[in-house]
Amino acid sequence: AELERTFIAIKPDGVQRGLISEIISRFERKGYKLVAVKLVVPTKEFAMQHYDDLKGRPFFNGLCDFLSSGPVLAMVWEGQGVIKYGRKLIGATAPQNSEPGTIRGDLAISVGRNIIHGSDGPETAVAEIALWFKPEELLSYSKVTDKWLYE
Ligand code: YYY
Ligand code: MG
Repeated sequence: AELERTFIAIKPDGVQRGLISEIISRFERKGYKLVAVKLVVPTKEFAMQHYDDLKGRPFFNGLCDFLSSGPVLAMVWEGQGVIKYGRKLIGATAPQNSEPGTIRGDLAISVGRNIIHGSDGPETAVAEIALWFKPEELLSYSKVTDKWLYE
């Protein structure tokens, strides 16, 4: 269970607003392990692939333009329950509904500029990690803190 992995991305607004370290530190302090990271400018076509399940929605085109508008910090985080709890750390899709204490609740205002993406389940996590990263970019390593995080 400790090997569960999820795809997390800081969108162009989060990068431009200088929120990389703030967001990474929330996942890091929780105890999750960073196993892959890179800064990339996705093409529009790549963004459309990433958000494929949303094609047909009225905001799809603008969303894909936005995701491909600048650097995105793509990451894979590992830990027990990280897929579901990562979504909790992120908060509700619309920041107006995100609880204070969550990333979107504390740091964003509008739904189209909600600064972060996180996989919404085990199947999408696998698919998104495979879309954004080559297998050799994913690291497996132990940390001395592992034994203080898991019994
Ligand atoms: O997974 P999550 O990011 O919380 O929401 P999704 O329903 O997957 O939508 C992806 C993305 O689309 C969302 O983060 C912002 C944008 N969006 C929007 O601009 N307007 C909406 N009404 C719904 C979603
Ligand atoms: Mg989603």
